[in-house]
Amino acid sequence: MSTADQFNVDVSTLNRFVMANTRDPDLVILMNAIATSCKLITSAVQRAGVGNLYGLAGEVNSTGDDQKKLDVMSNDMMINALVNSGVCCVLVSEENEEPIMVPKELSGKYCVAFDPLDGSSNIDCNVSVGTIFSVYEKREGSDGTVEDLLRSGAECLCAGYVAYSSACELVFTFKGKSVHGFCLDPTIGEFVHTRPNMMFPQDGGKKIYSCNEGNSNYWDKPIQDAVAAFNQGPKPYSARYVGSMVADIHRTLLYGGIYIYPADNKSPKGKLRCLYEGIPMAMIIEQAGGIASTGLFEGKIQRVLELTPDEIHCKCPIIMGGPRDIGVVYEQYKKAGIETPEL
Ligand code: P6P
Repeated sequence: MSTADQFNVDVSTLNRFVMANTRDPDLVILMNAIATSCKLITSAVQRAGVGNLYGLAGEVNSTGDDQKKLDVMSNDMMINALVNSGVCCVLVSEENEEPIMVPKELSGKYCVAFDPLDGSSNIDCNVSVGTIFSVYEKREGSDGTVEDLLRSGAECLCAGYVAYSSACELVFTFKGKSVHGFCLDPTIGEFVHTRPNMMFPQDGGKKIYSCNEGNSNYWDKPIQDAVAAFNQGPKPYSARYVGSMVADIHRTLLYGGIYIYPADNKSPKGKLRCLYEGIPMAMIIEQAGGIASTGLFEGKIQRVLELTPDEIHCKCPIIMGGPRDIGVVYEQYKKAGIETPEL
């Protein structure tokens, strides 16, 4: 094959994909603003070592975490891109205690919640990090308030994440549609469509379980028994846990297995944030054919997407995978007399 034959003259870029699949110019503008901020973020992340961008910024965020220099930069990049896109009215960021209200002259119909640099505690040792976002459309007659984001995951319009690793890869889905992956081609500065119609492995995929076993003493017994079950048998599962949610979920989506961050005695609502971690990842996994369960949470087991955040930084438990492995967890709950949803 000649070099000319190898050169794609019909590149499927993010803008082209969003317009072709939604015919909504405002959504094209929104996704473009998100993509632009993630190009800036990956540029900063790639230069962290030589650009003196490791280390702390000297502040703490809404979660009480020490903010890294890159946390602050990534947050500013996303806020600036989204506020000036002209299609957003209210923003929520893990890095900001309060919502960001877009000035009226720039206000539009979308409400975006995001974690600009998830997993940033790992950045100084070069473990991959990511951006996670969820998008709602403001309610009819609303001028855009935080109430437009405090709605069930079932009303989420778009969800996605960007993995900053060997590639800068954007994975997202629109409500009711399939999941798609786009890799940043640095030679043209565009996110190019590389993974059409991503599907969670229908047979459950690789036998991997992913959780922070350092918390196992706090887990309820069904979760302890399920993880014990993954460790037993003639061919026990492999344990893989990065501690960076985008990396762990991206691997689970592509390879299969199960990701577990349950509610426990230490964190009765779990650790992960509902609006900009739980709901977006649940929407992606479900629309790729997987399952996103809360596990036992506030007295019942339900889909993460059935949750309605009661405040912008509220937490939720998350158990994500396919029927094979979620079934192992549900089997333990059944033994404990707890009602479980049909798989
Ligand atoms: P733990 C990072 O702080 C984060 O929010 C996710 O990216 C990650 O999956 C999780 O927390 C790790 O939590 O308790 O295992 O350190």
